[in-house]
Amino acid sequence: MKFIDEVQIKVSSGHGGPGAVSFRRESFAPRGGPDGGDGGKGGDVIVRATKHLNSLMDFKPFKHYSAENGHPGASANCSGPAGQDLILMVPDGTVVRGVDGDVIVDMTDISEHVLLQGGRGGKGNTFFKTSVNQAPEHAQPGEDSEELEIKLELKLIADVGIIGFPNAGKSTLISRISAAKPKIADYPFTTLTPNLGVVKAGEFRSFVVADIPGLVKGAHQGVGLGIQFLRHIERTRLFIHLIDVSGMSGREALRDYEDINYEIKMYDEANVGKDGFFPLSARPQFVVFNKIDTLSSDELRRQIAEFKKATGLTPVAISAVTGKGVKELIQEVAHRVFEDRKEEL
Ligand SMILES: Nc1nc2c(ncn2[C@@H]2O[C@H](COP(=O)(O)OP(=O)(O)OP(=O)(O)O)[C@@H](O)[C@H]2O)c(=O)[nH]1
Ligand SMILES: [Mg+2]
Repeated sequence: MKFIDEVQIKVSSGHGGPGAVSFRRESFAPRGGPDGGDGGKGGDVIVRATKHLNSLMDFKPFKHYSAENGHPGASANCSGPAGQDLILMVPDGTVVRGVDGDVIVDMTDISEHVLLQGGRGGKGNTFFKTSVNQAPEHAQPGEDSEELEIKLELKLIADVGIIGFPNAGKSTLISRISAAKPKIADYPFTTLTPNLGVVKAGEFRSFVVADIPGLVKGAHQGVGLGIQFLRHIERTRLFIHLIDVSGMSGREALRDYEDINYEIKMYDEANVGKDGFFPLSARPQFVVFNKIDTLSSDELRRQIAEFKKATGLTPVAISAVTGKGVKELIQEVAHRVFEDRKEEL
């Protein structure tokens, strides 16, 4: 399935149907009174969020989507039927913005939102009958429709984001701790779209992890896949920062750690001040050394000590392939996630 996480479209509500001008004509009442019915209301534009979608691919960029117009009123005081609403089905967590970037509505905790109201139907000539004007010849037109240009922006909803270089083992880790089955391969940029996985932590509790495409040095300038995927971890509480310590990448743990954090900082700088933005660099990180099955315990100890000396942080050591250390990591992460959720209540 194609993954589209941003699209600009135009929407309009329905015009109200016009009221009718009509007079009763019956053989025994040749000069019957007015009987023009009211026009129907135009359809609304409604945004509805569902968890059954995870892409905005059903929207055609720059297309104009319209609700139905209200139908005209008719004789015999028949009101026109209302126009059909336009329902925009979007994935949970979609943000609707104006073209100026301001948030109109965030569909994270809201399942339905009326974006535009349809125009009211016009009154038929029956409505205008008075004691002095028994035969009004006019009816009201329907109210105008409204039009709006919007940007739909999908942001996934997850508790934990896994960040790191390509090949660090992010997809391997998510496939080990959840039912997610992303592609795993020994080349960079295997993951091209974010994957979500639900991690069970105990009998009744779970949290959601997002595996996003790998970052590389210079990503904020467009190197590799760029940094736009970081949007999908904007809503996470914390990160697992995964570092490949096997040496096979030809890079070093400390340098990788700093490079990724620099890209995160650049992302923050590009987004600071945006409506509702909370910097990614302010989020807690679990620094995790992966692929420790490829190292001797002496070498691992040396690398951890070196990292700690430089950063003051003690990384968690795991092998996503053998599973070593993974359970402990998940317990720690789960603890942190649940503490964080408690504070929100
Ligand atoms: N020896 C060893 N290999 C690992 C470990 N974790 C992952 N790998 C291997 O590293 C390679 C990359 O793993 P992926 O999980 O695809 O890496 P990724 O971080 O998702 O990479 P991108 O999707 O390209 O960003 C694969 O060949 C994995 O089998 C580990 O703990 N030990
Ligand atoms: Mg991957």
